[in-house]
Amino acid sequence: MAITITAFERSPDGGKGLARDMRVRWALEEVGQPYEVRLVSFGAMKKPEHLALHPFGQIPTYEDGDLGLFETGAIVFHIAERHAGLLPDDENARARAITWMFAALSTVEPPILELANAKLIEGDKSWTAQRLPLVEERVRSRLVQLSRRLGEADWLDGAFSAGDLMMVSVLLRLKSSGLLDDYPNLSAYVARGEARPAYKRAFEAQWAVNTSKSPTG
Ligand code: GTB
Repeated sequence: MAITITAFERSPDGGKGLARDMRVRWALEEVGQPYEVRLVSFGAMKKPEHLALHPFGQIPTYEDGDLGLFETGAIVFHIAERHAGLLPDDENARARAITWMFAALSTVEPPILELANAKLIEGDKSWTAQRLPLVEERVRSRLVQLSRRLGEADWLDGAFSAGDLMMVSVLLRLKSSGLLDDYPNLSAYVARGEARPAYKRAFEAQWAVNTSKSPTG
């Protein structure tokens, strides 16, 4: 039975690849697993059928036979555990790659999301002008630390891993802000991720959905 994931029928980003189905698509492309995509509208996400799969009424989800998963981190980890290509064989290297997945999601991503919310959701509030520099500073402090750790390396810990997939995905959210420009090694790191054939295949697939005329495409 084919793996099926869910994605926005129409992503609010218009196909920039920032919605989280992109992370799952990328992981599946890296390990060479074919998959199908069920497109869901915002309305359908809140209906009982989808809520049975995703208690918070969001995308992405992942179904394979009897197994139904939600949470991008858990889905990518599951894919990486079951198929070669995203986690090293060496036990310690594997544990470190998993650590980077968690670091991306729980240490680097939160201030980036806070910044996105401050701009998109709270942008019109009277206090935003005062708050924005504080939020940006929290992002910068993580970028400084990450940039220092990455140094001149291509990837965070040896060969490309699920940790890099997640970290690049998280950093991509900053691209339009210009903040990454001050950290040339991080900009180059993100560009290396985007240049991977698996990333490109995943990006093109979601782009096709979001730029097709019919929302069922
Ligand atoms: N922790 C969950 C996970 O990692 O899977 C978070 C899932 C999540 O945030 N899903 C979002 C969603 O379903 C889509 S990806 N939102 C609908 C809802 O909550 O009702 C987040 C996202 C959305 C839009 C953009 N964008 O337009 O740039 C980027 C990222």
